[in-house]
Amino acid sequence: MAEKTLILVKPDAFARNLTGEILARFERKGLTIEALKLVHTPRETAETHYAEHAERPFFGELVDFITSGPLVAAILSGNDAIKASRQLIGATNPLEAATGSIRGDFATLVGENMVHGSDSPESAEREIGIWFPEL
Ligand code: RTP
Ligand code: MG
Repeated sequence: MAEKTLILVKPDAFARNLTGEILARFERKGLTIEALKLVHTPRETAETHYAEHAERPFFGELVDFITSGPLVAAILSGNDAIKASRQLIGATNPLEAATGSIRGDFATLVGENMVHGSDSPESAEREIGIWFPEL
């Protein structure tokens, strides 16, 4: 089923010059870049994006991290793009993410885990509206 998902190449991955490597993995899987931009994320945008975690103890650190430097936001499309992307990204904790996944290959910290991918069609629609309000 063709669908869209919202991907963030988080500030840790961008700072490590891994943006191209990460986008290439999505493209090789068969996903298509529909929109792409570099963002200096306002605090309010990060808080809105991660609103479901507002009551969690790590929320402040999560927002600090997402706003700590530029990130790359993308809309990807393709067959089951949401599930396919999350498979490529790997488990939330990089130490539990499979080798071969982005988090499994490149990260060790749950708080600096390289990439975000929408977790449902409803999330994807909401997040595309947050990061690409002009579309
Ligand atoms: P994301 O939303 O960033 O794609 O990550 P996810 O779906 O795999 O995980 P989620 O549960 O949505 O958590 C969002 C982000 O919060 C941070 N986190 N820290 N310290 C902790 O126990 C903890 N748990 C989650 C992670 O950076 C995660 O990506
Ligand atoms: Mg999530």
